[in-house]
Amino acid sequence: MSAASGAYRGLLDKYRHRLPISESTPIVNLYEGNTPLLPLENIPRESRVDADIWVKLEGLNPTGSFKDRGMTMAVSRALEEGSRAIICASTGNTSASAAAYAARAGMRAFVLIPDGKISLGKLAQAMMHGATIIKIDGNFDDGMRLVREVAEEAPVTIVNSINPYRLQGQKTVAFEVVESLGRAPDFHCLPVGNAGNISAHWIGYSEACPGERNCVTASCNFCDGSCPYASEPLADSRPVMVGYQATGAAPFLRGHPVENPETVATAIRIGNPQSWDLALAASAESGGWFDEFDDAEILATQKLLAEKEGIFCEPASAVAVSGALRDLKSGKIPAGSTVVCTLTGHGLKDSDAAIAQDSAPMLTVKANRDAVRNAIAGALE
Ligand code: AN7
Repeated sequence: MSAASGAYRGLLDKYRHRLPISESTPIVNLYEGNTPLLPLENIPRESRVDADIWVKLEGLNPTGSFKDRGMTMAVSRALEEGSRAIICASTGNTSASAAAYAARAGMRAFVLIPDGKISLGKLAQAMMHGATIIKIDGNFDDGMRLVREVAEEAPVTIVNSINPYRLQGQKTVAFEVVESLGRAPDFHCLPVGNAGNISAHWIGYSEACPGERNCVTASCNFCDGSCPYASEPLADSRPVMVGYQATGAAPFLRGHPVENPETVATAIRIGNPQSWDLALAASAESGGWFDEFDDAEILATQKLLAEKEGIFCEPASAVAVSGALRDLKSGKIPAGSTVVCTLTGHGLKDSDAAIAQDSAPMLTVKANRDAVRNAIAGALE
């Protein structure tokens, strides 16, 4: 099968020379990546915030979240290494992505999920793609521990972000942001759960800006100092990385793992982040910080984006915009800054959370013309 040359064929194809793949790596992809970077128009004006706020719509990846960037990389390498099965613990999106890429590769997928604590959309994805779903009466952190233990003896490849190929795939989001803006943003805001994504963003920005990059020592598992970006810089600076958590699941704010994480944003209901050190390094090296938002604030921002901008992201993603707005208002992020927020997952993933907000005026009327006309007239009053 062939396509026009120059057609987009996924991020392993586009960034081949910046990723740990070779000519013989079998590429498992769904043409992920290449997501829109969109400016917010109404929210900054109405909330009197003076900044260019851009949102990276990672929910427009093939399975509806940023996880696909890492999964194409991890599953391709697993296949190359002869693995027949992959396994992950997940709050939902990793399992949906793992299931899809395993299907594409003709591999088995095993996913451990916290019973009753992942959204139905994500569960539906794992089921449809034919993963073996193992529900546990514990949380993500319990699942992660079990996956580590089981993978020691079972013939399965872990595709959680402790698999370093995951972060390599995910770093490409930073390349795309820099290409879209023509420079690195001043600040990059994103939700933090297991902390792989903030770490991956920082690897990507560091490689895009070889002038001040320190990925050799700090984060890059593959870079031997001959990174192709050294001769091919995309940017001459790196952003300040700002990570936001849900108050009930905010280990980076507490300074230690949290025993029983709880939040409506189930994607980031994680108490013991696996990429703790990498995320702390990204924050420190970039001069960034962490902050937290309670569930009500997270949901309010999710609604604000949907109502004011036409952008429907899942609750976990909205926390990035909560943070950008609060920090701009307080001056922590200076006026006039260029800010990028990663919207990590699509709102349709968790329609229950959206419907539970129940703020849309829903009218039930008789199926006749007068009734409908009166309903419209009443709403316009
Ligand atoms: C929408 O699916 O951990 O800090 O198991 O689904 O890299 O973990 C999901 C995480 C943010 C946090 N936004 O990213 C999983 C899982 C969404 C997410 C995060 C997740 P990391």
